Formats: sequence, structure tokens, C-alpha cells
Amino acid sequence: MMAQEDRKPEWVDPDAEGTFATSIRKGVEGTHDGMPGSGEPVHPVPAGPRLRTLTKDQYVQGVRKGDRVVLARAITLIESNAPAHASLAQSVLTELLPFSGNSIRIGITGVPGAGKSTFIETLGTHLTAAGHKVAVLAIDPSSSLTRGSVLGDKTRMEKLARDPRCFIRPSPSGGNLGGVARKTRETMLLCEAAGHDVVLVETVGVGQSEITVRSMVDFFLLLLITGAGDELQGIKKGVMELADGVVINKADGENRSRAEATRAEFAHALHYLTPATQGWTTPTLTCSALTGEGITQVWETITAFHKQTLHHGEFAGRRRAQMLEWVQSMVGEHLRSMFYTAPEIVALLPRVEQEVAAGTITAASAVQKLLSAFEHRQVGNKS
Ligand SMILES: Nc1nc2c(ncn2[C@@H]2O[C@H](COP(=O)(O)OP(=O)(O)O)[C@@H](O)[C@H]2O)c(=O)[nH]1
Ligand SMILES: [Mg+2]
Repeated sequence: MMAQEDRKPEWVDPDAEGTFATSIRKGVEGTHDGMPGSGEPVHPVPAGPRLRTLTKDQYVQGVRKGDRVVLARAITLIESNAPAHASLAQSVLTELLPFSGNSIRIGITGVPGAGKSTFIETLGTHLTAAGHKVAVLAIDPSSSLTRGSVLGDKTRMEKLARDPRCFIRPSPSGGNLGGVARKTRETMLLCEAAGHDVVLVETVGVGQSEITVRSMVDFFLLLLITGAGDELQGIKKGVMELADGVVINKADGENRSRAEATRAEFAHALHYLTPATQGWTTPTLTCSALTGEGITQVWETITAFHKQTLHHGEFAGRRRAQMLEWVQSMVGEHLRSMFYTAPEIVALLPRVEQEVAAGTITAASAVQKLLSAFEHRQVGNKS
């Protein structure tokens, strides 16, 4: 009987060649993820404690060669929550770090149905045809529950999924947004080390996910549609200020002129906002992900942004700041987890919370009590 985890599909290139890749493929357990109509092979890779790992050098060399099977397995390694895998994952990443970073990282957000996946399919195939190597990642806080995005992307990105110059990886499942973000960031580094020079990160505009994606990309694109109430369609305040480009999608057929009107509306609204990137005026465009009209202009905009920010230093500055922010957030996460899993805190917390709720102690003194218990905890006898 396979555990639930083991059935998670992995998007592994069906056409990867080479004896090394083939030998690994043969070692992969399971052959079918049970999704209806899955024509191309999808290889479930065992996750968690049962994951069979390669050696560090096998991961490093495989990724550097652009071997997609090894890349997929390296990502599975860093996604593993098993403590036994963490140090191997970190040493693989450390070796590959000097080869990462050589890409443009693009975040794409928008409400469900805005056409993000279709847009990525069209832009992605345009880019691979022009010689780029593309990686498509996702941060979807809901995917662990529904697996909806995996199925959706599979059908919407049919061409791209079969493109040997493109590597698609669905959102890591499980865990909080912070954990998912860490895995996506590290996945991005692996993809870059494998030679992918354009990284597209799709996120659905839910909760904090846009801010999380903004914190890991160079260019943040807001994909909108027209007609959804004609209001500024449920755009959360602040999201527009994160965007380096606003694109009204589905500008085709009868919708063309309405899309243009929506674009003008947003251009007007943006006029009063602080641009997301210093020195860059956030442009508004229309496109049709379905017909491909306007996609070239979107890419030209992104290229112009890249060139300008590289030249003026905002590009490197943002990446530096993102890296430091990442370190801080990982330290924060680590401390939080150390705190809440300490036996002293586990034992004390319910009582203290009760006291606070009952009004017998103040919040501040509750914090004092907990911190003091943590400071005086037994250390060094972790199991
Ligand atoms: N007419 C039109 N339909 C589109 C366009 N882009 C996407 N769609 C359709 O909109 C629906 C949602 O697209 P999808 O890419 O899954 O959106 P996502 O949820 O944002 O990833 C699908 O039925 C697409 O075929 C477009 O440019 N024009
Ligand atoms: Mg989608």
C-alpha cells in the first residue's frame, strides 16, 4: 500500500536521455499517478523518509549538466521535510550556489481564471523558441488541499510541458507559506544552476502569497481581466504597488475595446501610486494569452526593465535585499519552531493561555513567563 505522499506526481521530462538518467528512472518506484488521461509519463518520486537519495556529486553534476531527472530529484530532496535529508540538501545547494542567479525571475499573479497558466504557456513557448531555457514554478497555498493547480496547469501548459527547453514544477505541497516559499526559492536556485535563464513563478492572488512571490522575483507582473464587475476587480490594496507591469489579458474578440478601457483605468490609477521599482514607471499593457497577440510587447517590457535595472543597480540591490530578508525570515522561522517545540513551552503554553483568556494575568506577563521558561530550558538532550 502506497502512502499518500508517494502518489504526488513529479513532472519529469519524458525525453531525458543518458544512461545515468535512465538508470535513475528505472530506480524510481511507481509508474502512474492515477490522473485520468495522463498521456505523458509522470513519475512519482518517493518523498519523505523513504526518499532514496543520490550522492551529493551525483546531484551536483546532474543538475549542472541540465539532466532533468536529476533536477527533479534534487528538488524532491530539498522539498523533503525529513531531517535526515536537510544536510545533504544544503550541501548540494551550497555547491550549486555559484552557478545560480543567472536568470530573470518573473512573478505572475492574478485571480483564478485570469489566464495565468495560459499566459505562461504562450510566453514560455515564445521564449523557448527564441532559445531561452524556461523554468515554471508555482506558489499555491491551496494546492496541497485540492491539487487543483496541478491538474489545471497540466492541461493549460500542454505544449510547454512537452518542451525539452522548459521545466515545470508544481507548487510544493504541505506546510505553511513560509515553508513553501523556502522550497520554491531553493528550487529556483537549482533550476538556474541547471541553465534555466527565465524563471516564471505563478501564484494565485490569495492571502499573503503575492507578497511572498514579490520577495523572490525581479519583475512582478499583475495579470488582470476586464468585465469582472468593472471595479478594480477585487484587487487588494497594495498589490498594484507591488507590480512592475500590469497586463490586461483576454484582449481578443469582442473584449478588445473593453480591455483597452480597463487598461486606461489602471494606467490612471497607477499614476497616483508609488512605483514598485525606483526609476521604473509601471506600464500597463493588453494581451491575449489565447491568440498570442501582445505577448511580444509584454516580453519587450520585461527585457527593457531588466536592462534598465541592471544598468542602474536596482536589479542587484533588490537581489541583495531579498537574500538578507530571506536569511532573516529563516532565522525567525527556526526560532519560532525551536520555541514552540521545546518541551517546557509545550507543557506551559496551554495553562498560560488559559490564564490570559481568563484575565488572571496580562499578556505581557504571559510572555515573560514563557520566555523565562524557554531561557531556562534543558538543552542538549534532544532525542
Ligand atoms: N478569450 C480568452 N480566454 C483566455 C485567455 N487566456 C486564458 N483564457 C481562458 O481563461 C480560462 C482560465 O485560464 P487559466 O490559464 O487556467 O487561468 P489561471 O487560473 O489564471 O491560471 C481558460 O478557459 C482559458 O482558456 C485569453 O487571452 N483570451
Ligand atoms: Mg493556473
